[in-house]
Amino acid sequence: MSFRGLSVPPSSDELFERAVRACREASQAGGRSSLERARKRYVRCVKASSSLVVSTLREIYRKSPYVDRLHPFYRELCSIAFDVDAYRVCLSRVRSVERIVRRIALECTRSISAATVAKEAAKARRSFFGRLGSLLESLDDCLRLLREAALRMREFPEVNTDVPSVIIAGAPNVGKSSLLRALTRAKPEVKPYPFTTKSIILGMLDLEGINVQLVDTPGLLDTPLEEKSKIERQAILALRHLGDAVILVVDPTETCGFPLDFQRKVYMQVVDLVRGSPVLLVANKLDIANEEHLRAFEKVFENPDYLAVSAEKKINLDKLVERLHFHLKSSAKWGHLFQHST
Ligand SMILES: Nc1nc2c(ncn2[C@@H]2O[C@H](COP(=O)(O)OP(=O)(O)OP(=O)(O)O)[C@@H](O)[C@H]2O)c(=O)[nH]1
Ligand SMILES: [Mg+2]
Repeated sequence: MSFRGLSVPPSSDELFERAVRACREASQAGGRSSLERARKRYVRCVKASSSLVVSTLREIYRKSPYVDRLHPFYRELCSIAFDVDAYRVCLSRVRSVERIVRRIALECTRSISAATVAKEAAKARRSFFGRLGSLLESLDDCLRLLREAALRMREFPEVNTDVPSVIIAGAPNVGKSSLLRALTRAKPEVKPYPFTTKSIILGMLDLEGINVQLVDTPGLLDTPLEEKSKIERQAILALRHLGDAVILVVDPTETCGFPLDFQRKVYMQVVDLVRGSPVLLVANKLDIANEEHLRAFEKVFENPDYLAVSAEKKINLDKLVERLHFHLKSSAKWGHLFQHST
């Protein structure tokens, strides 16, 4: 799903200016008498302006994504990014204003054609622009909201919902983005401090000829779900809607700045969230982790099944990929893809 090409609605002032320009450009007309010339000019003007406004408004409500029809991942992403209820109301406002513009354009062109003096025709044209101006002004807040929504949607990650997705999750600063970098060609920012990743980042991993989407997520805190920030909520919705498997990254050295019991709470929350999808527990930073770190980690996590790796030094990543392969091969949803792979 791509939102990149979404067009951004103009402001009401801009739309009005375009309508005036369309009128000016269409207003050349000949005729035997000045009344006839005026009538023709003004009718053309109103028709050109109204059709420009009508087609712009139509394009807005036809091309704006219908939130209820989106994949649940995007539906929830929309509700994080903007006010979805107001968005729906505004789309129907645009629709009804489009109808009104068509109606007043018809009324005004009729009045112009029926005018018996040029002045009367000019008055009907003025009245069209007066009504159009106030209509568009009343639509200003909605156009702004739809504009902002379109700009936000254009930034949405282009998630491929037709391939298996593996979510890389964990507390902040544990090395999630480093792992995405090490396993795919994606180049997420890696920094020695928490909260570097602020949105979902995608990378593709070729797993024995099958494309698997790796989804790097913002770091999670141990707070309850209802207290999650907008940034964290993106990780939550990726886990909830896309997680065919999860790589839960832990930093046993605690150099990430988050103690092991904090990281364990995050782990428990993730296991709870993905209900059913396999969660591969990965202890990262093996290059600097000593025996003591690993023993402490095993104790806090109550002797878990895990794999120790180093994203930075690329230690044991082949084993991680092997485990991923095993889990996806056994998945009810995606197993068939791997039937002929090794
Ligand atoms: N020594 C060592 N450092 C690592 C390893 N993996 C990541 N780091 C370091 O850990 C820090 C955080 O790495 P990131 O990959 O940005 O961590 P993150 O989990 O994506 O962080 P947020 O996006 O902020 O949640 C950086 O300084 C990395 O260089 C590793 O395997 N070994
Ligand atoms: Mg990151």
